[in-house]
Amino acid sequence: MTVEQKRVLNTAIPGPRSQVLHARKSAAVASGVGTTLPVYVERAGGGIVVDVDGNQLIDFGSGIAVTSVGNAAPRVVEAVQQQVADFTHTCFMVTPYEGYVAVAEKLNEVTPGDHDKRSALFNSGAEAVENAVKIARHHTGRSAVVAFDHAYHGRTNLTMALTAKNMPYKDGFGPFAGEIHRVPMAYPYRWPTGPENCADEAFETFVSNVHAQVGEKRTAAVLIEPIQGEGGFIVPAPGFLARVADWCTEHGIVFIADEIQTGFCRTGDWFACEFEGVVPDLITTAKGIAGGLPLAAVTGRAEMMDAVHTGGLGGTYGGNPVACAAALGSIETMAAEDLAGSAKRIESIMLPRLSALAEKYDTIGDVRGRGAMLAVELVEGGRKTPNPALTAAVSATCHRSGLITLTAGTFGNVLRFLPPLVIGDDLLHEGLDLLEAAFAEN
Ligand code: PLZ
Repeated sequence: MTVEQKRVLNTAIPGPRSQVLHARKSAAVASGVGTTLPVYVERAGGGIVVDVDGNQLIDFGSGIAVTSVGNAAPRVVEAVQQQVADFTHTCFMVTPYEGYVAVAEKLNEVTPGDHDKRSALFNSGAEAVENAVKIARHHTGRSAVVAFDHAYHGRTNLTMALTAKNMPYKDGFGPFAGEIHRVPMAYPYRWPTGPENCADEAFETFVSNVHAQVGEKRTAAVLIEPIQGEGGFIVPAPGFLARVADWCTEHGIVFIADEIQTGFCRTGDWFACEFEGVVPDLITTAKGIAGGLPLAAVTGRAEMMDAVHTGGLGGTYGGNPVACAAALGSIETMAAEDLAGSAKRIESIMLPRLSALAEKYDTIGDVRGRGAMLAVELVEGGRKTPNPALTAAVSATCHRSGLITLTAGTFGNVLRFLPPLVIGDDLLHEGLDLLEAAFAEN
């Protein structure tokens, strides 16, 4: 399937067919399941999403950082078609198959560090995070887990406790899992004494909080996104990650990098930790791993992963053969097409234009991110007060003009950009033109 790489607006957004489907959605689907942009999708590929009214939208979202290889990427399609015709499920814990083993081998190879590793496969990011915590607790015999302000780790009970933001993720869903302790994030733009002090002071606060309020010897794991995703594409001050990781090693605490959003070439390296040479003990992956099929993993030091008794990890569908075939096709695409290089290409086009936009509008307080994971944080002109209203308005204008954009941030004031890594330069520029027009209009 090839989708013409061209924006087309046939109708208003959403068009009449999408509106009919949306009325059916409202009548049939639980209203707790929200919709960012109610255009109903018919096909998608490269940097374009085609809706049921024949509109072709430019994709700056990749289904929340999932279709990094593009929708319906040829190697993924071929691998999935072959696998689905051969067999769809046996349960890896009952009668195993090669695809799962091959994905584990690949993960052990492409994740940071050349130590002996093992992997286990699951279905969703949240499930991977849950299992990483289980493994860390089993390995250390300790119970406490440290997570950060602005963190997002999922919507299951344990991962809701790990996620920082109340609305919409946690409100009314408690009580939450215990033994989760939150510490400040090294957030340069909002660090009280300025970005230049952020790494040092955030690290000192982290150490003293864990020491005083948790206790090193009770701490099983420190869990961190190397660039925070849902929390607003917060890039920790340089040096912070490495110092936290080293401190964990010193105290026998498992350092877990949640690379569910940042992984698989998104930030210009295979994994975001590599940028500063950080080697996590355990790494959680999902999203970009399998070109859109549900798959997730925990990969880590063999002695930690193997600390768990046989039968202690698993699940009916974990490492489903069709999802594994998709992952192998997807990982092969990333290597063959140098999608890490492509993420850098995207940054080189987008970052200067976003910075120029920030020069023009004092409502853009910060421009940040890496590779094809970039964002602008919107504030009240000239101050740092979050501006979620403007964020929503600019995003809505983009949607109406045929550009899929997403928002993020604890304060709902971050516009984030996650184009598929295979998007062409022309579409990137056109998307940025639409974004500029949306700022001019709001
Ligand atoms: N860890 C770092 O980004 C998922 C959430 C979308 P699942 N982020 C998108 C939403 O509103 O539900 C995510 C993440 C990081 C864990 C997760 C959870 O991954 O596959 O959604 O469970």
